[in-house]
Amino acid sequence: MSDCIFCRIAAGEIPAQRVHEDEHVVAFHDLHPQAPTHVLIIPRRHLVSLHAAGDEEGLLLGRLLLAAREIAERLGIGTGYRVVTNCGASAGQSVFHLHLHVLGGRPLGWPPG
Ligand code: DGP
Repeated sequence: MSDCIFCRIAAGEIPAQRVHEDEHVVAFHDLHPQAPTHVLIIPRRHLVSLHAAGDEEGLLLGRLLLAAREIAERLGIGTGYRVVTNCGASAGQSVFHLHLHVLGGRPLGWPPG
């Protein structure tokens, strides 16, 4: 989608500080970090949110989660981090291209706001 900012980041049209990319997945540092480490993991293919994913996306969703684990380990937060995906504006989603937030590097409270 040409008007989707994360599609444009995946395509290399908008710069981002990338920490991982492969055929299916791109990961980069969040522009407005909420923790010392705050990475976003997106599928290259446009999907609005987790809620728009069907059974056929199971493998892709697994790839996103496994990328989260690998990146957390590599960035030194493997002993404590959070993986979050906001689904819908009322849950805080502001970019409507599926993404996982990977947060770590500080104590993370629960419940979240
Ligand atoms: P959410 O609110 O869950 O949809 O998260 C969207 C995140 O995307 C938010 O934490 C800020 C981040 N973000 C928005 N635009 C850009 C951008 O152009 N570059 C990067 N690196 N992050 C962005």
